[in-house]
Amino acid sequence: MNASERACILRAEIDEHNYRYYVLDAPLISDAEYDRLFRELQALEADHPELVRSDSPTQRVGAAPLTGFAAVLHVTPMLSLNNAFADDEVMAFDRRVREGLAVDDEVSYVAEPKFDGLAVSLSYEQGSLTRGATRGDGSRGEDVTANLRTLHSIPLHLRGSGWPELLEVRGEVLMWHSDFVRMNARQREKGDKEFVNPRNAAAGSLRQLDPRITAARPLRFFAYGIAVAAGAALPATHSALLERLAEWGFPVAPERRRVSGPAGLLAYYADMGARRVALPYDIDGVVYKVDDLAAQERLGFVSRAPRFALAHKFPAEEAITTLLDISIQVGRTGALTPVARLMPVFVGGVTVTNATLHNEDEIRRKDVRIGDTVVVRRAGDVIPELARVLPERRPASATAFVMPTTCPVCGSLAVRNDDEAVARCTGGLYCPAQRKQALLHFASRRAMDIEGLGDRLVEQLIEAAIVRTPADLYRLGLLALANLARMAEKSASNLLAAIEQSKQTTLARFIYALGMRNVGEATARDLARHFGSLDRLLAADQGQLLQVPDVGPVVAQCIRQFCSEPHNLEVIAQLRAAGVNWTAGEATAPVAGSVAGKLFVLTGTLPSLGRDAARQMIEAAGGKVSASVSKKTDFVVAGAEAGSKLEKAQSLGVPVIDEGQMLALLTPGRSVP
Ligand code: 5U1
Repeated sequence: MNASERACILRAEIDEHNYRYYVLDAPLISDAEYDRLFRELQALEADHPELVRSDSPTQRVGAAPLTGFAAVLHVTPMLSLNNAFADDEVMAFDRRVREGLAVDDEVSYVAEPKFDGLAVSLSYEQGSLTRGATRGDGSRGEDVTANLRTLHSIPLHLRGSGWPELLEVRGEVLMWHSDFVRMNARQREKGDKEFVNPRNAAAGSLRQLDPRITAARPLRFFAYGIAVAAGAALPATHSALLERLAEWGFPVAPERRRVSGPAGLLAYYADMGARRVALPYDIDGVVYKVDDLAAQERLGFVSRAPRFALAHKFPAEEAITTLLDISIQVGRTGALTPVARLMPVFVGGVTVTNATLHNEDEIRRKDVRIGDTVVVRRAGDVIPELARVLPERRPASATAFVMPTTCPVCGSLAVRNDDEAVARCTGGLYCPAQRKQALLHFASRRAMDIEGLGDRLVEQLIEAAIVRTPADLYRLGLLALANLARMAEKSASNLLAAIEQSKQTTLARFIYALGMRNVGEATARDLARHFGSLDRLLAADQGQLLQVPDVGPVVAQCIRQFCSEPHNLEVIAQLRAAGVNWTAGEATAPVAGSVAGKLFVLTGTLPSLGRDAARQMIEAAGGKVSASVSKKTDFVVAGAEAGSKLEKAQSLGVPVIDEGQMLALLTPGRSVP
């Protein structure tokens, strides 16, 4: 047997043992035997470098450390799920599904655990792992391929056969409890920081610039869906799809079940609730999905969540502690929020020291007094809240809280409008607290994405009077930054590079970054899409704003208020003058989602995608593909040697695009070049 044949056998054997150990949890050989095989392959590849293949088991950790993560645009957005806590919400979900499908019979669902980890997307081309990305904001994630390659439960090459040319698998990265405990013990021994819970440990481990660090962390993966499958027919049901993923070598939750009707859903929830503590990993609920994939497609999506799926969350965890004090936090829009300062207590996997009290009415309604014994509640990622007081444990020294009438940060008057539950500081951007929050929001990942501009640094910049408005960020120089305490020159130049990079943005991000009240990410996207230019948005009157989907009178009023404030217009002008820009017409160019219902015709040979792959990608984004060109055709995608269809498109004035433009069209947030 020659070296190439031996390497081939060793790779196959090691892959098989990996799969049996990490995916099936049923090893056949001892660790020592596995190590022997692995070392033999390493030695062989060292002697014959020409035999090394990127999907060899020896190549899981090989990439050099990065300086930052590249952005990845998700062709199919990574959605979130609608949540339910109560049984009647589950019944209502089932009712909506039956109404949507116009059926009276019981619907078949697949129920799965809802992993408390990190959602990721894995792309395979011709069966080989080519890219792995985090969810990010659902449209844009981070390229963490080198890190995901180090997870033994993620196949570098798919097993079995019949895989699509292009496959995008969605799933969750998490850490098992036992691994978490062992890892934290190691961290402690080394004097390194311990992680608070397995979810944070998984997130921290995956976002490492050096893949060798990720490789040393015990991360696992579970697949739960397919986002893109081009070039092969998929099964007709979600349950069969999960089986297919298992055949291709992915770990799939062994606890998945097919159930029928709402009674089946609730029985599964009860069963998993009882088994939860015995599972090796954290789950924060269960997920229900309509099993029939054609029915899923008919049900479609509402806003950013599928109508065919629901996350049924477990009740929040609660703990008892003492309320030490109530302080006031001043938010970005000046809202004064009372915050409970608590005796530290471990609840829902983290140590909680603060909990929101929402507003003055809430304090009164719950009759909260400083010194009380209180119940703190925490559900998933949600900010902990003070659920209730235990009046029977109230000490005689407990004191009532009085809401201040002035801002505790800047001393301006705090005013509560009749129609609002919160009092607001009237200091505007004169108030350092509002300024700080506005800057943090402006720089945040989903807004201008300025990495390195954190809480402490913004505070320093405001204290030193170097930065007052977002526009000042673009005037920062190395000298001013380097003079700040605890600011190394390297960090200062990294920050300046991040600020420079943020200048190229999208209209939607820019609108969101401005921080208008009641304008979240989704509304910012709608506004960008509707108006197509910032100047049109700034000039829009109430009536024009009300024509934007999901914009009601309150939101329209907030936008008008913001856009008619001279100070805001000045900051916007300064930002534009500093070079902040976005592609002209970018917001009006069709983006994924708006491809829904559009009619495409493919002609000629595309440079990288097969005809089937292109069709599947269009269909996955909600478009349709037709064989012939007519006036109804929205786009003709033309490759090399396109013939009569191209001519017909040109004669009818139908837009002709190439493969790159088609991919841009199917990719959220990207403009058509
Ligand atoms: N188990 C599971 N978790 N989870 C999360 N399935 C699942 N599916 C998801 C998400 C966000 O999304 C698809 C329904 C689109």
